[in-house]
Amino acid sequence: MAKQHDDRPDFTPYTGPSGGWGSMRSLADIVPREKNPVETSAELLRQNKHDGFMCVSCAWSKPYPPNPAEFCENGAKATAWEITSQRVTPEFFRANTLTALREWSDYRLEEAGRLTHPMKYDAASDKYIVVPWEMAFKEIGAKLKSLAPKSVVFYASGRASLETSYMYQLLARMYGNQNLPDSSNMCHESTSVGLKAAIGVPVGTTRLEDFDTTDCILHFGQNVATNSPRMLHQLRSARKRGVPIIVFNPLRERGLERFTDPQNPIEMATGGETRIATQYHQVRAGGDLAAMMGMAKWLIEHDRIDHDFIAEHTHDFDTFAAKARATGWDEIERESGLTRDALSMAAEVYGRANATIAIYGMGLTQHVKGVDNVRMLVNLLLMRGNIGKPGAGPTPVRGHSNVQGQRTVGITEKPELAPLDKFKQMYGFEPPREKGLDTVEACRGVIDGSVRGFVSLGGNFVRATPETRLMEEGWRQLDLSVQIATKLNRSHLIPAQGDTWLLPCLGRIERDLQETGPQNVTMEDSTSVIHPSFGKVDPASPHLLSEPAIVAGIAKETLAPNPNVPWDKWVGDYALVRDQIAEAFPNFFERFNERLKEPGGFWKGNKATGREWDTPSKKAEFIVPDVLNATGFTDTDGRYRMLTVRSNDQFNTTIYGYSDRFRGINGTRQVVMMSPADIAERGLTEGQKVTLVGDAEDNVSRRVEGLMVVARDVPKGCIATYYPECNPLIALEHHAEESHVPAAKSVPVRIEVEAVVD
Ligand SMILES: Nc1nc2c(c(=O)[nH]1)N[C@H]1C(S)=C(S)[C@@H](COP(=O)(O)OP(=O)(O)OC[C@H]3O[C@@H](n4cnc5c(=O)[nH]c(N)nc54)[C@H](O)[C@@H]3O)O[C@H]1N2
Ligand SMILES: Nc1nc2c(c(=O)[nH]1)N[C@H]1C(S)=C(S)[C@@H](COP(=O)(O)OP(=O)(O)OC[C@H]3O[C@@H](n4cnc5c(=O)[nH]c(N)nc54)[C@H](O)[C@@H]3O)O[C@H]1N2
Ligand SMILES: [Mo]
Repeated sequence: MAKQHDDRPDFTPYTGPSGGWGSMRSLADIVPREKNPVETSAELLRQNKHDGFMCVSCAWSKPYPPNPAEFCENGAKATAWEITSQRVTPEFFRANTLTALREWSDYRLEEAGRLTHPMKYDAASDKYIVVPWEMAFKEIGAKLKSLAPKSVVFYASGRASLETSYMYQLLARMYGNQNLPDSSNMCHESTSVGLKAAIGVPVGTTRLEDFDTTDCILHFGQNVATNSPRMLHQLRSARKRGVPIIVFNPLRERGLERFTDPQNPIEMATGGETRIATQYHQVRAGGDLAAMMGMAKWLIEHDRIDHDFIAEHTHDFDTFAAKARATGWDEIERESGLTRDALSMAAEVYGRANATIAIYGMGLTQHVKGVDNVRMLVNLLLMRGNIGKPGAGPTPVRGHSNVQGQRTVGITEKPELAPLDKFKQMYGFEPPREKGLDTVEACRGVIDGSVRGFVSLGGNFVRATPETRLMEEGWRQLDLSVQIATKLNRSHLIPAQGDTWLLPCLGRIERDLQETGPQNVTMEDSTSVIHPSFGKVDPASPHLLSEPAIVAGIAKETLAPNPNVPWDKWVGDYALVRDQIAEAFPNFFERFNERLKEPGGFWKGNKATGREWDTPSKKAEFIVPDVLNATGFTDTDGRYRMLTVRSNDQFNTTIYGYSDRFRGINGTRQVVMMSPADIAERGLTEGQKVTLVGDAEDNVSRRVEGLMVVARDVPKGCIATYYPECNPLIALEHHAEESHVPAAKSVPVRIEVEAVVD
């Protein structure tokens, strides 16, 4: 049985591979706990199939034809978690005040089950009480009409479908703002900004079949076994072909080292396993710019660059090459924490390969220099012509299952990314033109009081963002908080001073019956493939509405009627919404409904894949970083670089349990992983409790107490903790410079030893 939170913590290092029997056991633990084993097992076989539903966990690509069981341990947990038989009913809320519920852990709140009824907060009793949907929509509409449109935020967490997302952005724009932050503002916005500047598209250029022809994989800052486990199949088969995989990660992540395929009977029976990383470089947190510069320097010095490609397709290589030559190995070694020999070894393997894929995740994007990290990765790829040919290209691993798609269909605060003139022509209204608020700006507004209303399409905004203490204080001053959700979380428990609504919606796995019959929705995966998704399970409660119906319900009570925007007809038939998407975004979605019938989905296309560079110079850009330290702060005595990570038992702020199997941390999440050298130097012992203190030099007190010291193989000066528990330590202004992604992978902190109380 996996460890639960009330067990004694256990830090015995894990010695097995990823996948294998461990992942089967982990599943066997979680599925029965959700008390719906039969339904869950049946649903798992439909996961990620053409007539099935798209997994509610990660956004990794779905192969076609699919494997008989196209799901992984963590996707299965997400399914079980959503179709649980546990319910959060009106009785639950009659029995619990919000003050009491705020004492519950994130785990316990969501474990309580699916929300069943629309609710409004009643300040007198400090409880949520049931309200009819019509009343909720009417009151929300009236409140929105009374607020200044610019003071309201429409946040989206990346799960909602393309159809819902399109309707949601239209609601915000017709209401009068583009305050449309998305979870991607905390995530791959550095990719969207960095790739756009360098190669003219905001998304990765590879497709699944590129894994069949690649002959080298670079892998930066992404925890594949936990966060995109189905990708292990591609990595494993690449390894079977002898493809080298070069990993850069401060932590030794087990999934990047060894993997046993749980769907391969021979490997399972024999204990066979595949070694994934052929080189593992434990770069310092924030040291990737330096590591990549070292590799670039070696390639230039050894003339392992693709001169023809550079001449034909790129701009400003000479400036970059001069910088690489001028940068000394001393600086590279100091900033990366890696030796010249190690980086030369990596560069040599890369320099021999014909086609290289570069995979990356939050380890590159969530830094003050996160956008530079992404552009530096592009520099490295461009040097050897590794964009726009088979088997090669940047491969950002997106987070939420439709986060990329939400941006594609207009959920964006940036006016230049939405077809505003087209909207004007289609719907006959004057869309707002000024830039809206992104996540960091929305948080600033909540804290300084300029944001008055906040609508959340999913997510757990207060828990996912930095600066937890000030955010919770600011949230209480709002005039309106509307939360559209499936399960209870901390953001629902901080009431606004005005009205607070909790609106429960159908999940993607559930049957969505509307006027014209059962509806399917669509989403876009990490490699820009659009898939349909069919929910078939009975809804968790007869009182749930679909997300499109909730968005329409709010819109109708908020906006003046517009004959061009027939909300009810759209809710009755989502294909009509897809027609609107096709009209608004013809380049990507022409004949949308028809192309959805293609088995395996359809690819929305990508100019950079065809070596068409949509940049001002019409070439791919070499962009030189101004510094090699991506953290945005200097190292001082006693200051550590804290990187926050996900465990193998969570999906973002959803905590499935307390077993981070691959890291050997069980029974608690209140830990700080430190190198044995740092533990010795500070005179600490393993298991001792310490307090972390934010070290942002802005006179704001930020503390997290009661963290147990665990010795792990991390570079000296770096410590690792769990997200979201350590978000209170992150200053809101500690974010990527150009993309505003909170810099959660290198946060300056100090360690205070706690007095021992007997
Ligand atoms: N099961 C599951 N799946 C998920 C999620 C989940 O929570 N659970 N979340 C989803 C979402 S929204 C997202 S965005 C993705 C996130 O997936 P990932 O991108 O894998 O995100 P993290 O777990 O935050 O950690 C990334 C890795 O970066 C490493 N790292 C930290 N700092 C640095 C650095 O400076 N340099 C380098 N090279 N590496 C560094 C960490 O050690 C860790 O291995 O996963 C998605 N899929
Ligand atoms: N320190 C630190 N902070 C981070 C990160 C980090 O690595 N470190 N990662 C960042 C990243 S990459 C991301 S993406 C954000 C995540 O931020 P969010 O996307 O805001 O948070 P989630 O935890 O994914 O949201 C979980 C909630 O979504 C709701 N939900 C689930 N399914 C559905 C559905 O189908 N419909 C609706 N309407 N609601 C649903 C449930 O109520 C659940 O409680 O966090 C960011 N914060
Ligand atoms: Mo994310």
